[in-house]
Amino acid sequence: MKLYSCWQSLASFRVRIALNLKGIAYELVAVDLDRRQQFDGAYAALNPQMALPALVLDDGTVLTQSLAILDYLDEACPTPALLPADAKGRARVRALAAMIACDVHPLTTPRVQRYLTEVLHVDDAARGAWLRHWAAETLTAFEAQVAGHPSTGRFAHGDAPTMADICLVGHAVFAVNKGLDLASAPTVKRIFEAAMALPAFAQAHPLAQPDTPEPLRRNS
Ligand SMILES: N[C@@H](CCC(=O)N[C@@H](CS)C(=O)NCC(=O)O)C(=O)O
Repeated sequence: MKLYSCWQSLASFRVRIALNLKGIAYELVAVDLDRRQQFDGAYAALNPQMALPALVLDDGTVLTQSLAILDYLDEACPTPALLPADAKGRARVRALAAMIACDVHPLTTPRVQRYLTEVLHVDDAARGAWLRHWAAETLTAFEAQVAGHPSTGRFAHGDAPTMADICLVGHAVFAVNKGLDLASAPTVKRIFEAAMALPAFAQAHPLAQPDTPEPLRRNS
């Protein structure tokens, strides 16, 4: 299968982690968001939303939207599971994942950044404040959901990584990149460090990708 991905794309990061956890081999096709390659004809034909990631299965089926792709991978390849066995646990994990993937991530995407700068003429300082505000608010809210919760374990739900951790790590990377200190959210920090210690997460890190610019690239 082929994963259309960009090193900077946090939605692609989620899918890379899930593929690694499941031990599924894939070919990475880099789409450069800085060069706006998501709008190029070939990619736009694949995903008319012109957003990453897209996963193209061996039979040609195109899957888009990272959470839908995670669900597909979990159904097609159930081990290790990305969701808990019980319905209440699944609801909690999906809620934690949605806080990141559905609520905060859309506020940070390139198209929203472009609208802020190109249409609303928001300057860099104000745009930075926007990003830090939503990043910090989400860290606080996520911390409140996991700190002291009986279902929180080594990871956000129990002692094995789930979709909640897959989504959380991208937000933690983003928050640190925006200058926030994870010490303000100690449970999030602990979960982030536990997850990133796993090779499946480390190898999916934005700075460890084949398309990561050389000066930034690091070994996982
Ligand atoms: N909800 C989508 C988000 C997809 C998305 O916005 N991807 C970003 C990169 S993380 C993108 O490609 N944006 C292109 C743009 O905004 O022009 C998902 O989870 O897959």
